[in-house]
Formats: sequence, C-alpha cells, structure tokens
Amino acid sequence: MQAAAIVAMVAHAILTITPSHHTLLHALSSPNPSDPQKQFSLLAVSKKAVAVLKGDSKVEGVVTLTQEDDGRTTVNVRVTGLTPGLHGFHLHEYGDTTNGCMSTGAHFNPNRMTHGAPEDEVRHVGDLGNIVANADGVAEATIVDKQIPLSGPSAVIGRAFVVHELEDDLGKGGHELSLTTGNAGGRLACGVVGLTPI
Ligand SMILES: [Cu+2]
Ligand SMILES: [Zn+2]
Repeated sequence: MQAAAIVAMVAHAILTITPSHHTLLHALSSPNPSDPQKQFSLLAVSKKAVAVLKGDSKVEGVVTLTQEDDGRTTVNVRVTGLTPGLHGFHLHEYGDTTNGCMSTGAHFNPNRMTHGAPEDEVRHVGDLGNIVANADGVAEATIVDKQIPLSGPSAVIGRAFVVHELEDDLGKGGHELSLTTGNAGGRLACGVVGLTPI
C-alpha cells in the first residue's frame, strides 16, 4: 500500500476516536511514516480538562484532570480559603451555575447507587471523598479514580466539581443525609469541567 494511503487511513482512524488535533499532529509527525504498526504503537490518546472553582465566599480553586487512553483519571486539586480540616469534594451532575453551586444538582450518579467513599463498591460516581485543608486553609490533593472518564457515556465534561463546608462522612455517619450527600453541608465553591489543551 502507498505510504500516503496508509497515513490517510491512520489519520481517519484517529479522527474517529478522538477530537484531539494534537494527537493527529503527533501521529503524522511520526519518525516512521512507512511503518503503520509503529505509528499505532506510538498513539497515546491524552485528554485533559480543567475546572475553576468559585463561590459566594473567599474559597476558590483549580481542578485539573488528565486521562491516558481509557485508563484512570488523575485529578489534581488545589483549593484555598477553607477552614482547616476535611471538606467533602464531589463531582455533581450538572455544569449549571445559573443559581450558583446550588444548580449543579446532586452527586453524579449514573449507576443509581447510594453515597459512599471513593474506594467503595457502592458509591456515586461523583463521590471523591474529602480534601484536607492545612492551617493556612489550603487543600492540595491528587486523586486517581477509574469511574470519571473524560470521554464516553459517563464523561465528566460539562459537569461540576463542588467543595463543601463540612466533612463528607462517606455514607457512614448515620445521619439522614449520609447516604445521599455524606452530610457535607453547604456548597462553598464550584466549577464546570471543560476541555483544555493537552
Ligand atoms: Cu457535593
Ligand atoms: Zn455521593
């Protein structure tokens, strides 16, 4: 087969699996254009997203998400302005902030489970546990999770991260809200997840 035809085939395949032009350019600039096997082996479909958290208080932050192929998603969190201690941190269903963080809906829960800890079998997809603020009110965390992909039917793009006033009891607090919200209190800041360049 002609090299040009192979490149066209590869380009078509890439375009059908990812919206990333970065990946396409990466493949086309492969040092071995005559070897299609090599070209495919070089492909790592990276996706990256970001959410800027704001609210009605001084609490604010940035959340970045990265995912390679269909692997786990790495979530890097930095939130400032918190009271020291634990604060519930979730992905909520909607990227709608028309009424501030209240309109982001409930915890993202496509599998219709009850609230839990990130490591539990039974949990909302959006249950990412707690982040911990230090004495200066700064919380930094790296969360790796397999249930929050950046593409596909349960993608997190267009939904929102919310950081809460109180500790998330991870479904085990015995409060009437434990199995829905972890009794994590008010919504201090939130941000809609959007795609960002790799
Ligand atoms: Cu929440
Ligand atoms: Zn939940």
